[in-house]
Amino acid sequence: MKSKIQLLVALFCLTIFSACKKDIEETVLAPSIKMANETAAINGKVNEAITLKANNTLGNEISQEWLVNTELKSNTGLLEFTPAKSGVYTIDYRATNSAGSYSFKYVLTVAVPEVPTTIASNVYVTTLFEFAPAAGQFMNEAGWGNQESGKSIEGKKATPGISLGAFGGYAVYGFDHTVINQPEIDDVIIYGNAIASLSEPGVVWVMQDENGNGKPDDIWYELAGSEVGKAGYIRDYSVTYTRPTPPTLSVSWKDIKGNTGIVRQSFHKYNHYPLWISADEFTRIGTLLPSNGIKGSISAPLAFGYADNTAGGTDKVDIANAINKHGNKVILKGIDFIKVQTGIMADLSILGELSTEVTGIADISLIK
Ligand SMILES: [Ca+2]
Ligand SMILES: [Ca+2]
Ligand SMILES: [Ca+2]
Repeated sequence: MKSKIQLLVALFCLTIFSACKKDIEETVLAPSIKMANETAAINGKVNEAITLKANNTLGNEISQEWLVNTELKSNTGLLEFTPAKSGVYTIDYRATNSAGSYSFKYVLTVAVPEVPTTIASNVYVTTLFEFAPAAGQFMNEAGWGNQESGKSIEGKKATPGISLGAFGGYAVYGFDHTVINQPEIDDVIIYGNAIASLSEPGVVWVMQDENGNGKPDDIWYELAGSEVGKAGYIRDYSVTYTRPTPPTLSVSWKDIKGNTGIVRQSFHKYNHYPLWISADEFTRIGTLLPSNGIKGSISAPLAFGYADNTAGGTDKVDIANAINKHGNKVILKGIDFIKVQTGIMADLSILGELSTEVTGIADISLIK
């Protein structure tokens, strides 16, 4: 009898306990989160990991997510994120369960990596990254037009320097330090061989090493010169050059608008198509400048802002004139790479095709 009563009591208690337990389970509490870092505006460095932590103070069941620029990066209370390049990132943390949600937003600012100037910094560009000329009278010729020519102005001024050929031909160089955009003054000087009657304007582009890898694999910004927006100024203009057969003939070209012409084989005996290019045609894309200042073999200088333009060959440019692909001004603290690109497609009669020459590129702030 005693054991029967005991069993009933036990059953009763178990039932009550289960009911109570069920009640407790059903009372879900909303996420209660304490962020380890409660400052919304944070700073970071390229290639350096940052760690952010959300502490779940109740330890209850929640689902969590961290989004960096809307991309899911973590489903725990912890975010480890390494920015691969400079910029402004938004980081959203969210915790949710059936009773509610909690969110916190960070704005992470990652500065552009900068190589500071030292006593050992070179005033000139020190590295040729790419020589990609168009067809031209100096191509394949020791002096102005082969791969070694491009290296001749590493760390110095040199004549001959480098000839970029017809429209779109370019060369990319790097400095051994970040060239700072000095307020209200020009920052870079590009030496060329222009004379009063022969200007061969090259468009100047600049780049920051946004990912800090020492390579020009970031974003190019055109330095706006005097011709921006004028009739004949065309961004994203392109010209395709075709290998002639036999190779000693003039090089024919066709532009993005369907215009055609030739880079005329001149008195220079070398082939005008760059022979190290294995493809039978290649395309150069860039900004086309107006050519209304050209009459026969006379090419008048443009007002400002281009390489191989001013008589005497000293063209200064200001980083403050940088514009993006939409033509809008961008503010750059400094630049690490520079590209000079022939900006006009023209045949200068007895002088052959218009082609930008460069005999040196220097950081004005380091010129003594
Ligand atoms: Ca400046
Ligand atoms: Ca880079
Ligand atoms: Ca020239």
